Amino acid sequence: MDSTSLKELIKASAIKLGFQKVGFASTQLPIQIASSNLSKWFAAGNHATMYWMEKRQEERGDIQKYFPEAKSVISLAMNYYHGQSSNVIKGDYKFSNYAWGDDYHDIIKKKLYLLGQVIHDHYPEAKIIACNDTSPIMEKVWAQRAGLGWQGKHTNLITRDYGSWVFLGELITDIEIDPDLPFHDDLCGSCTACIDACPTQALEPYDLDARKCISYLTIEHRGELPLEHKHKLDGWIFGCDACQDVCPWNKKFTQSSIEQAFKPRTDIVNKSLENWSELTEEEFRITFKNSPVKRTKYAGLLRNIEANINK
Ligand code: B12
Ligand code: SF4
Ligand code: SF4
Repeated sequence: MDSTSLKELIKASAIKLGFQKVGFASTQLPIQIASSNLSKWFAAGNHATMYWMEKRQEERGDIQKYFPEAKSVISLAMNYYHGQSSNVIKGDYKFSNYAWGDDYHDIIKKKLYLLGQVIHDHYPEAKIIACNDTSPIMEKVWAQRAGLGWQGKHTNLITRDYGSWVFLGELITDIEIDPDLPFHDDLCGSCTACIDACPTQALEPYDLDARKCISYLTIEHRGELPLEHKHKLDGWIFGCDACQDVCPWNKKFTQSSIEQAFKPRTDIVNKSLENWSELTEEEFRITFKNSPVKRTKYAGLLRNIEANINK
């Protein structure tokens, strides 16, 4: 099978598997500006305590260091928006859209392996790596390179047709596939809605300071919350969507996800204020089985709830 037919087959198979967007980028052109921005980001301490990121900084900034044989990146996006606003929880708490249902890592990884199998059926010798979130690559940068969208001022990748409510995933391969055109436009224009809406001023245009970001504080941060931020969670108990909720591209172009696994769990939606405050470890285990919320652990979620009560 030639490279053009392979590209068509990958696109068709990806859509069949439930991805909404597919694009191709060549690894032969280095991601120099992004890599230099990444170094500046670390130097400024913007990664907070995410030392796991810093440890693999070289690979993040240079895909050949992660996978020396890499020739092409197949970038994929999956819509996860199910139309439930963060305010739907009865107890004044807010919960980010990405965490209403099953853990996206499990769903997307499985689909990436299936897509990799389609390639292997025709190129049995091909080397392929599946990436989703945890791999040391800059996923948003590769998605922009592959033509999927642009990085908005809130730093997330925005697509024209689904806004920024998309998860990203990639297959990196040693097969040379014709690249698509990068997404060159920045469609943010003079808008600053995300920056104005951020409750903790964590954003400057295209730059996020994780030390102030509620998403970092409620998910990634371990132990006590820093005193200066403890009382600024603004109702969020897991993640934060404030900057994405106000984005005009998300207001105009949301579509409901076809992935049933991302549907809000009724057990989360129906919890009242009392239910959340009295959440036991056993309830946490049942409610958040196979959910991304496991990452913050029971103690972390309780810490977030308490910080919101004792404002
Ligand atoms: C670390 C991380 C976080 C950290 C830091 C976020 C961040 N913006 O870096 C924290 C914990 C805060 C976080 C939060 C969230 N995350 Co996160 N996170 C990641 C991760 C693992 C790495 C991102 C990274 O490399 N950061 C380093 C910095 C330097 O990168 P950057 O912000 O993209 O930096 C660019 C800008 O600074 C830019 N720049 C700097 N100056 C200038 C100037 C100009 C003019 C321009 C144009 C650009 C520019 O250059 C850099 C490179 O392009 C990725 C997965 C991955 N492997 O890529 C997921 C990922 C980015 N996260 C994701 C999600 C869903 C979220 C949340 C929405 C979850 C939530 N609801 O709580 C929030 C969003 C918060 C936000 N506003 O960004 C998705 C985003 C999908 C998308 N559509 O973009 C990803 C891609 C995971 C996935 N596979 O789907 N996340
Ligand atoms: S996720 Fe929340 S705290 Fe973080 S930058 Fe966006 S609005 Fe600010
Ligand atoms: S809110 Fe405005 S500035 Fe922010 S990402 Fe969306 S369009 Fe860009």
